[in-house]
Amino acid sequence: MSELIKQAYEIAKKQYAAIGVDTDAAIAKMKQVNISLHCWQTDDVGGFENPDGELSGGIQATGNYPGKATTIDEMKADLDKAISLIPGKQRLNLHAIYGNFVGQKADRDEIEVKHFQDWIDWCKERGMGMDFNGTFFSHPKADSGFTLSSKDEEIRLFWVEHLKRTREIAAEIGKQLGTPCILNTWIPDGSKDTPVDRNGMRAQLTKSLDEGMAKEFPKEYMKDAVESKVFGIGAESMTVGSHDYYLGYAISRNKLICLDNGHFHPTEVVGDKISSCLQFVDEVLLHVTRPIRWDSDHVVTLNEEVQLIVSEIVRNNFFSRVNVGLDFFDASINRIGAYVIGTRAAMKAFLIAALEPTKDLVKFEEEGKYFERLAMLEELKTMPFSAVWDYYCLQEGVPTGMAYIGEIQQYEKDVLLKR
Ligand code: RNT
Ligand code: ZN
Repeated sequence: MSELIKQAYEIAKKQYAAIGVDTDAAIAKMKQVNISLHCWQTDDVGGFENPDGELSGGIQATGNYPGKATTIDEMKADLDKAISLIPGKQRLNLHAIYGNFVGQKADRDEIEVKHFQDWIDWCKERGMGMDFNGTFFSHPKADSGFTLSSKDEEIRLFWVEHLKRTREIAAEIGKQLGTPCILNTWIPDGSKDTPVDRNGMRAQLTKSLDEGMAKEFPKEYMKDAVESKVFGIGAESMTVGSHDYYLGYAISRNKLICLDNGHFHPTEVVGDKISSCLQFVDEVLLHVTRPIRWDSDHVVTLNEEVQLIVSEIVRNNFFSRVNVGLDFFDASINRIGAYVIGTRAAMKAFLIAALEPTKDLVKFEEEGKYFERLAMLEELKTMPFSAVWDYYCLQEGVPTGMAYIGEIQQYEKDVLLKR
């Protein structure tokens, strides 16, 4: 099999060379890709605080496929399995509900580094970076639908304390691992029905964010990102942290803006927003997902939306300014399978982008040769990409083509079904 892959690669290499593309250079470029794996795909955003806790905050994981991770050890095993099937280097993206709370229970306003030291060590052993997220949902103090934007001072201060603690933890993560930890803050706050005091809610949010983020940390340790949203289940009429709101916040406070492609009106594309935001903010964080009709967080597939997002990074060499995270949680299929499909799809999009003769396309564009530009973009879609992809996977020591399907079936039999 590997002989066949090498032969196919040699032919593909010549075909790409004929249009001025160096396939070896494209593969080398993949070293710059570092996708942050969202731990919450392994357990439907459940967390380890409370096994019977319900997911709230207007997000939903539907399905009841067997084998979900319910302990840190199970989650680590699942992550290791997923990582073994994905080419390239990844980071870990952890939510605050995934601490080690065994024998050291802590509410959200009490979490400390010690609850996450396990994970930091796990990342260190693997030479991985780690990102972090405050969890402002699935908690009685979020039941009103308002957290940082609440007008109830007790509730608001509880969540401000959570934010403060997540920032301390993030800074320590970055310090220990030697790579900045990106702390993403997303809150579910919004209103089911038409609100009246929109301004009041947003003023509360600004006050809370400013209080919670008052302390400065070195950029080598942690960076703050803020994530907007258009609506959530039960918060259909208004989201306090809208895109306008957070873009303004990020620009004025020198923060990262997190763009989740499930968080916009259906015809808006995040791929178009990256170069806009980067005119005014230093860095962007992405939550790559697949929204079907709403923010459904389906498994990422290799579609045009994802391709544009990724092509924008590669075309503009935005590797150091765009941080790539994933955000999907499908509980209806094998969860490790979901992980691997989605992450491999994102990696494929990067390789496809790296195989683009961008300079020629830009030249057509600048000369007004739009037929030529469109024709080339179309023909590129059916170039022998899979030969380069398989060769890349072979080099990375991960399964090529469909071979990972069998590995996941085996893991399901040996591990997941025994849980
Ligand atoms: C919710 C946001 C948020 C969450 C995760 C679990 O709509 O996308 O990023 O999905 O934090
Ligand atoms: Zn998200």
